[in-house]
Amino acid sequence: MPPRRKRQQARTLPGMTRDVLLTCPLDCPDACRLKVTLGPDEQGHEKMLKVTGDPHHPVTRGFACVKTVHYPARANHPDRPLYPLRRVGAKTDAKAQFERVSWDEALNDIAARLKTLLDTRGPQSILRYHYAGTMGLREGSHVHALFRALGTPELDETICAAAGTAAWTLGYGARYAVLPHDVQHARLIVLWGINSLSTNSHLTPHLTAARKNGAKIVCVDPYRNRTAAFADEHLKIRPGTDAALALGIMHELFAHGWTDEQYIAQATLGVDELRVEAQEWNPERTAEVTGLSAGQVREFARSVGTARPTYFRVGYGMTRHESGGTNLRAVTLLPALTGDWRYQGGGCTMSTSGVFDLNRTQLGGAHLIQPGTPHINMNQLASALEPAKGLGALIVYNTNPAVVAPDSGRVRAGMQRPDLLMVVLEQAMTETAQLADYVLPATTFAEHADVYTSYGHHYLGYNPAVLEAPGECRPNSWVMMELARRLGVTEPGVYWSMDELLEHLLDTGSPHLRGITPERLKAEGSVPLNLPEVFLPYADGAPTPSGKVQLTPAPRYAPARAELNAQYPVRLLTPPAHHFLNSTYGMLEQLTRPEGQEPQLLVHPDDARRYRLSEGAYAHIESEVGRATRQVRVTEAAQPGAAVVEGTWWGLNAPDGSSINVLTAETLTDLGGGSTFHNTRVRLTPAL
Ligand SMILES: Nc1nc2c(c(=O)[nH]1)N[C@H]1C(S)=C(S)[C@@H](COP(=O)(O)OP(=O)(O)OC[C@H]3O[C@@H](n4cnc5c(=O)[nH]c(N)nc54)[C@H](O)[C@@H]3O)O[C@H]1N2
Ligand SMILES: Nc1nc2c(c(=O)[nH]1)N[C@H]1C(S)=C(S)[C@@H](COP(=O)(O)OP(=O)(O)OC[C@H]3O[C@@H](n4cnc5c(=O)[nH]c(N)nc54)[C@H](O)[C@@H]3O)O[C@H]1N2
Ligand code: SF4
Ligand SMILES: [Mo]
Repeated sequence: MPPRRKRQQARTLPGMTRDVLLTCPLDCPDACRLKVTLGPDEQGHEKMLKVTGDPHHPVTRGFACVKTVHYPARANHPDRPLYPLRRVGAKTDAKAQFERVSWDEALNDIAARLKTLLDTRGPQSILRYHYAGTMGLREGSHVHALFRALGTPELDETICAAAGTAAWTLGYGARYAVLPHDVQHARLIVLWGINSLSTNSHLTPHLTAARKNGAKIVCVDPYRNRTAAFADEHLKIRPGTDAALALGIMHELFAHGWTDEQYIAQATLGVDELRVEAQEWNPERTAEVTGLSAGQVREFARSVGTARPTYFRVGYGMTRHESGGTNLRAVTLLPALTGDWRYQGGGCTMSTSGVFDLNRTQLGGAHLIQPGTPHINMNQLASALEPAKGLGALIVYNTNPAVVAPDSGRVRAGMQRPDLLMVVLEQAMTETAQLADYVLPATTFAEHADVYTSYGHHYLGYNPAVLEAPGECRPNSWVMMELARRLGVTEPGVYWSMDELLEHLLDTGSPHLRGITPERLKAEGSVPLNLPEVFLPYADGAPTPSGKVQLTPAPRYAPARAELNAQYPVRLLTPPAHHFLNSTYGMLEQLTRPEGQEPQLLVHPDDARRYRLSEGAYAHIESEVGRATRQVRVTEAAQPGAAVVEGTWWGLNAPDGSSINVLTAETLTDLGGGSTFHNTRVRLTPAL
């Protein structure tokens, strides 16, 4: 057994503060460079005091979002777990009780129980479950290596971007994009299925700059969110009908000769098939399906057809439907018909992830995955936890599935199984941690070193550990190595230091990474990848098997399952809240207050009349899998037949104590096995 490091808390002189620059670790495209002020508490221990943005960073531009300025309150929260905790009493106890144990006690017992499972029931009885609570490649990705060395099931990380990634890859190969600083050159900007003012707030200055240059901004979204209010025009589309609208625009592009025939001939494959598919989508039919007027469809198509360059910023919102992959794919093919990819500021952004072509061959032990290893789709955790499936242990890190995963009522019931060993590595006493057998206290981004990519820009980030971990908090990577030693794992990659991982990641012949050495990255902290001054990634084609943008198979509009219509006539959308970052800030009063103190159900006045709901009263919401109760807001922001609850709130703020995901089903998308959070079919009744 390795000797346990005795940690000395750093002491600083009273009144002394210092500023450090760190990349924000959260699951957000902006990956901001933050200016973090550190200083002493009453006992002289150094802690995080204040967070703002690095004024010198070209993307961050001196501002952090309304959420992350409150990160210090989260890091210093009185309920933050600081020592390993072991459950006392049953998992079904209304109030979870824990006792403090030593790291050795916790790790020895967990390792022994995992060993028994491995010996008696095999690696398939242990599931790792994680997502992007930290985007760090070490604490978020490389830590999977332990499980791959043990041969446990693969977790398919499908909860967020899977449908979008599959759709983009079909058409364009690698995920390249228009970079934020080029957006100012666009003449028409379409924000489609993205609430960018809330979820990609560092794009806003570029939108404003484009508008000053004369650009028009159109938002395509089923409800009037902040971005719709900011846009010059809001097209309030019926949920799940984006493929129909995209095909309707294509119809007009072909009919009026607004296509770029030269680009289509040179850089695309399959236009004839697409032309045939678009033929039947005249403005009248498009209007009927999408809920827009034929005039709106014509006018929008004319703008897209005649404004060069046109820039589309698509979000994952439109993918969270049964046909979500196809819907996004249809939209993202528009700039290939207009040839916008040839112009600076023209084209589309879904994600910039593809420009970070690091060496990932051994990241997270990817090379250890054996053929035939079973896969579990993370959206189907509720089913995976059914007793008959035989899971004996669940190890959770960087995610809060009791709140964020589909069918969360059934997820919680599975977690409460007395025979399941559940270990949760956490920075907060989340509702998932409350159900654990062991809670292992985790460090925050200021307390561990890590390396960060981004999905909204092209800066690679590195953070050193700048704060001593409080109490006995430890990085995920430390915990995994300690378990690996106890389980006799000999695979060297599992024990890589930060420096060894960094060497591996940067050991690539990619021109994007030329000149970026570990030393330089560590010295500069945030380094732009080597991309051409004007980045036009699809100007001549795409890195697909054909070398062209693939328009084939032509996307087809498919309505959502009709058999649910009669019983569940309303669609429920549950998009991100402005003051939240998924459930990461759900315990902070400072951020739940501006969201209205408790989650609200936005319903259109027509629906309020139809279902006898009134402002401020409560409604029961029932779906095919569960039931929740929420306070009603009657508002024209919603549309008839589509209600909205913003934010994945912790159950503790809801009148019924439940997460909104008690309503969402495990239904997967057509491409990529993604989640369908904005396609929950519900009926509404007054709670009397
Ligand atoms: N403030 C804040 N920022 C965040 C997050 C957060 O929770 N809060 N979460 C982060 C994460 S993990 C992610 S993945 C991103 C997500 O950020 P977004 O991509 O902006 O969020 P989505 O859930 O994808 O929803 C975006 C919009 O899509 C709309 N939408 C739903 N269905 C449809 C449809 O069928 N068609 C169209 N056109 N629109 C539709 C919703 O109404 C919503 O306004 O944001 C990140 N940033
Ligand atoms: N209804 C509905 N549900 C949704 C969505 C929706 O729009 N509607 N959005 C979905 C989407 S897009 C996403 S991405 C998921 C996000 O869901 P999650 O991936 O669960 O993200 P968070 O809720 O932010 O929780 C992340 C957790 O990781 C922990 N964490 C952060 N850093 C570390 C670390 O270094 N170590 C350890 N051990 N823990 C850490 C945080 O304390 C936090 O509790 O939710 C999905 N769920
Ligand atoms: S959550 Fe997003 S916008 Fe906010 S500081 Fe982090 S990266 Fe920036
Ligand atoms: Mo996400």
